[in-house]
Amino acid sequence: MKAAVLFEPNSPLQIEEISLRKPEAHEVVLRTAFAGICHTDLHYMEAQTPYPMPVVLGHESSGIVEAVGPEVRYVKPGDHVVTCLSVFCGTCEYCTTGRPALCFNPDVKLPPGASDRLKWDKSGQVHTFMNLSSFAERMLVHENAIVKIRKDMPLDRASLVGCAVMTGYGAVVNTAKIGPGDKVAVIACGGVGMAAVNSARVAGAERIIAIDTVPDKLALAREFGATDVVNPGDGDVVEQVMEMTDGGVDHALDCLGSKGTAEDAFRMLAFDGTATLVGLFRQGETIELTGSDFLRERKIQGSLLGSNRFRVDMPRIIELYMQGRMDLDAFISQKIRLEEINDGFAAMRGGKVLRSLIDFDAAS
Ligand code: CXF
Ligand code: ZN
Repeated sequence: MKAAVLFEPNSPLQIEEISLRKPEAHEVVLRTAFAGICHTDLHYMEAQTPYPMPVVLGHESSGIVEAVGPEVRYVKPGDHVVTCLSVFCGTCEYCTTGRPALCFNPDVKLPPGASDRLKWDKSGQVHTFMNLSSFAERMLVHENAIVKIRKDMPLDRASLVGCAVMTGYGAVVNTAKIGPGDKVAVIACGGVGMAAVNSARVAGAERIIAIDTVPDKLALAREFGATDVVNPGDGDVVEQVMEMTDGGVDHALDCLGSKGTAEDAFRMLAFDGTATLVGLFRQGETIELTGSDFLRERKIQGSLLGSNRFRVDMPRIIELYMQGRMDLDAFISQKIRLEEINDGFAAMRGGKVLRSLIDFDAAS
């Protein structure tokens, strides 16, 4: 099968012929339908956090079950699924207390470099990314890394739910627990931020302030449900938000993941407000907060892939889409072939697109 392989940081991906080993015990072979290009792929491509290479990146995808290992009971060939990097064991303390996104049981969530699922005849080992590796025509995954979905759900829209939409929706609904009447600010309107804006509207938030430097993204954020927009180019972001809310927001979501945006998120909070850090920080990056700001009961917390319970959350998101209550259509900026993946990354670097989807059925 064809896969896009990253050999070294900051180099183009190369299309190579690789293979999968046979599915064992709880493993499933998927025919990849669509895979989104996410900023996390770029983050690892740029080695902002080191990862063993060569590696097949990609972690936001939908597919169709092709074969199952002998112990698999959850799916059968032909089932439509969405993948999730939050593969869970189902038996550890985090899983059994309802927080499966925090499961790091290494028997199931294989640490970087530990998987032998991808085989490469040409030269030694090729690593699996986040237990998925979606930039390949087929995936070999644990059955607890997928969720079955209704067959009338379009697989292109479904793939987005695998990362960006789950992350933004989950940050709003699961982590921050935003509800009616809340004033919300969302910093950075990429795929995750836009999903957070849209989910805040679904959750009944009263004010939804979208913050981004790109005017086109702010215009799109309004379509997704933003009631107000703020461009950092027009002046200090915190001052702008404080003024328009008369004292700050109940929830600020940093969907970028940087010192500046995280600190801004905290500084724009009203009394008792909560900042939720959603975006992926560069390894080792620190933030500074003013201690006395905590006196008024301001809070700050992390959110890992939307604190997901993806087997429940993803079908719910899909229902909201099918009912016309959540927008997934407007996320898709372009569909490309696997061979065009480097163009997809270039478009993402240029800040031009919300999501490029690799269409594995596109004629080559
Ligand atoms: C990822 C970021 C890296 C840790 C796992 C979740 N989110 C989306 O791409
Ligand atoms: Zn992602």
